[in-house]
Amino acid sequence: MRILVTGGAGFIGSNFARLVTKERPEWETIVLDKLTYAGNPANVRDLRAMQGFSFVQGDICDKALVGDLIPGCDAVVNFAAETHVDRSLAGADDFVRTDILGTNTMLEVVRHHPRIRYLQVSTDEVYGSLPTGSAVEDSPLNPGNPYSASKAGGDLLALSYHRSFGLDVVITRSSNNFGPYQYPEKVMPLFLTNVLEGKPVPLYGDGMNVRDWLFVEDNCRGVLTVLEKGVSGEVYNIGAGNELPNIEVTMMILDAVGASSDMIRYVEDRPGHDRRYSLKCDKIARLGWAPSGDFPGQLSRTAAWYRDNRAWWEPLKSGEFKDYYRRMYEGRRGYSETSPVSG
Ligand code: NAD
Ligand code: TDX
Repeated sequence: MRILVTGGAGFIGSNFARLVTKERPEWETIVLDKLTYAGNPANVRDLRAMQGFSFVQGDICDKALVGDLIPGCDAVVNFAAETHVDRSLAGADDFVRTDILGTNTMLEVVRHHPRIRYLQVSTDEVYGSLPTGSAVEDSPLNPGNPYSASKAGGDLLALSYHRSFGLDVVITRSSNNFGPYQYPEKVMPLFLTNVLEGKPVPLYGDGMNVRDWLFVEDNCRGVLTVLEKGVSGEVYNIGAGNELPNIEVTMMILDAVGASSDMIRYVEDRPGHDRRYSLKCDKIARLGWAPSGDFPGQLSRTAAWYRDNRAWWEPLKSGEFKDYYRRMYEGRRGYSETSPVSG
């Protein structure tokens, strides 16, 4: 079995590549990654010495390269994407390019090798904000920001290649992942590392937006389950049922690193901020997958990882990140480095 893991130098892709080399040691794993700002060779450094693992730097939009790599594979798992909602609000060109055109480039190559299984990694955000209830796999898509709209475009293309050309396509839609190796722009590593640097944490709006928190290793086991057992043409939600308002998660994060609520700054909200995501996950449960549970324990292990791995994240928060942080936060209503501001 040879698999191509695109985006495998990012957060979830590198955790997935690590899981596969451990649990399926007989497989050959090729990581293809462009190494954008979010891709980091350090995320897979430990894997490079493993037999059967290889790394290729390149773009999923590069049809010639993808056309060289895919034909010898049995499966493709497409994690590669632009992934940060706030960046998509600042400009969506890269999102449309990678998440839609890149997906299409891969599908066009797979189309000529129809025995290959293609797994498209997607997100609960494609269902949009749900005031009540939980999304099932055939709920309407109602993306609310350019990131989720681009991801929905990728999903629909993948499903259309299944229906039009019989490609062996499966899709996973997971909720918010957290754990080791997450780029520190996302809320959990941003807040943890800010506090470790003595900086405040910028909480958007009233802090009552709800996300369902899924430990990255659970998601990776879910992706592997769908890759091996999923029915062709089907979509599988992956969530852990840890639905919490952001303020509660923030308090847990602060607690995990021994800080108090004085570190919270309520800042101007994200435009179009989806209020609540929620997934029903009975379908993947029927394939034998279940989340491992213990959200507080997973969060405190995650906090310990960031506390113990400053050498991993400190370089990521220097250079370009400082400009990003300044642009994104420092002019925002309610933001202050020094004194607490309420409300
Ligand atoms: P990430 O931003 O940490 O990593 C993305 C990786 O893709 C990076 O290594 C980057 O270099 C690579 N990449 C970007 N554009 C590329 C291109 N054109 N060609 C090749 N490589 C490219 O993202 P992540 O959080 O690990 O997310 C992985 C996947 O999971 C994405 O498809 C995302 O939409 C999906 N997802 C993420 C979450 C989450 O909570 N993080 C939740 C649900 C779904
Ligand atoms: O500084 C912040 N302050 C804040 O209050 C940031 C960065 C976020 N937030 C809020 C916004 C969200 O309600 O925290 C919540 C989580 O935000 P993000 O970490 O940016 O994730 P989200 O927008 O929910 O999207 C994530 O989950 C679905 C991933 O980034 C996507 O890639 C994934 O598809």
